[in-house]
Amino acid sequence: MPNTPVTEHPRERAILVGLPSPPEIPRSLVEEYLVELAFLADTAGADVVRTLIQERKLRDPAYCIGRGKVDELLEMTKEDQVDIVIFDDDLTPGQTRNLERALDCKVIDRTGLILQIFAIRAKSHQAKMQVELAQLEYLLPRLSGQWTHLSKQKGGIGTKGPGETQIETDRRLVRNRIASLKQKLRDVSLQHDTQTGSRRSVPRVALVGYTNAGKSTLMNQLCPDAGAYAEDRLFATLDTRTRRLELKINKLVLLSDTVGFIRKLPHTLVESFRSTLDEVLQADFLLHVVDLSHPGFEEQMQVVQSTLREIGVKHQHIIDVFNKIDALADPSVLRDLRARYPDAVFISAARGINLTALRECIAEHVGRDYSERRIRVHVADYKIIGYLYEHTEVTGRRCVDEEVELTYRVHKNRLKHIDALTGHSEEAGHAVADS
Ligand SMILES: Nc1nc2c(ncn2[C@@H]2O[C@H](COP(=O)(O)OP(=O)(O)OP(=O)(O)O)[C@@H](O)[C@H]2O)c(=O)[nH]1
Ligand SMILES: [Mg+2]
Repeated sequence: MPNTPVTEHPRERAILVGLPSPPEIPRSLVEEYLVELAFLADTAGADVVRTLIQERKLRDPAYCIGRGKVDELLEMTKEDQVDIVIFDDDLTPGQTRNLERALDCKVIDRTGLILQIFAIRAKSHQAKMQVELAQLEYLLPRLSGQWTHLSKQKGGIGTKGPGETQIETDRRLVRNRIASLKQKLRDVSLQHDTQTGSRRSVPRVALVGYTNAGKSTLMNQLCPDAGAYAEDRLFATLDTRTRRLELKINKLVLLSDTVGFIRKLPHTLVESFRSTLDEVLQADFLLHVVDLSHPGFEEQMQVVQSTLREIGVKHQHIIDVFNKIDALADPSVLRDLRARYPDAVFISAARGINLTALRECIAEHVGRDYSERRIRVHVADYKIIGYLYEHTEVTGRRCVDEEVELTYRVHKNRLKHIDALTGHSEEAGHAVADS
């Protein structure tokens, strides 16, 4: 793991806390999750000094972990001069407050940490608005939690304590800001739709995958002018970036790189990143990039699949792209995997291994959405003839008197445009058997 900080602030010292969740999962999995949490903490600018696993199945409603463990943690935080304790599981607002008081240091849960990273990573105006929206949605119930807590403390019938009034005001402000951000994001999304409207006729392919799988590295390899930011840290990419990828003559696709997914991706983030994820929804097919060198790559694949379902991706056109084959400790593993996933493409984006096969696979998939058509137009109908030569693959040409008969292969996304263009010819009975 590299140690270049992503923040300007001095790095903080952190303790990680893991619990089996759901309770029946084995300890080894809890440990694996903590490795990922450490990676998240590192990305957010914290050095992990210790990790602690709570074995108990029942959660303490006040502290999440048992009271004994709270005391143990307090010792550790003092001994190691810890700035922050990070829980792999979600804490209720009350638990966070109780733990902060008991441990006398910052306490944050996994969702809070991921939101923090997104906030550091967001560069574009749109990403910043999306992250702020997610953060406010996360904050809102916490403000209300605080309110309940205070009102209970104050008690008394019909009394409105000052704390409550303040929080009510805060909640109203937060709600107003949420509404305004949602409106602004809708405007951006509309603007984006108009801008991309003209590109709709070109097949679109989106890169999806677990964070750090190598999507941006692959984008840079396939489209050398892409300049996508790739780094060995989580959530390097938050904005969608789309580039032209020329597969063959007249076989152009638009390739989009987008935000990565992670286990337990906060729902507020999925919701607020909807406009960014639109590119994934509207793609003709997806390239699912998988980091094969990761021990939990199959679980990561499932996380990606369920996140895709959550954002509403229904279509089945997904090519599994197994990346980082160069980093496999045991090359014989590759043989087994090829047998298990016969349709997957095995590559190394960083080393440029097997990218020709991947391009061919993309071309073949795109090819499935093409159909062969024939048309007969007047030889001087340059508009139609020019369009077909420029945007389709003309496979045959035959002159009949004053007319020319063209056979061409066209992508389904262009059919509507061609029909609109050639409408008059078809009406005049000049279009010949479409297939
Ligand atoms: N060994 C090896 N490393 C790779 C390969 N492809 C990418 N990487 C490394 O994996 C790390 C993550 O790559 P990115 O391209 O940023 O991954 P990403 O999927 O875009 O990640 P996010 O944007 O964070 O979701 C970088 O350090 C890359 O150099 C590969 O084929 N082999
Ligand atoms: Mg990326």
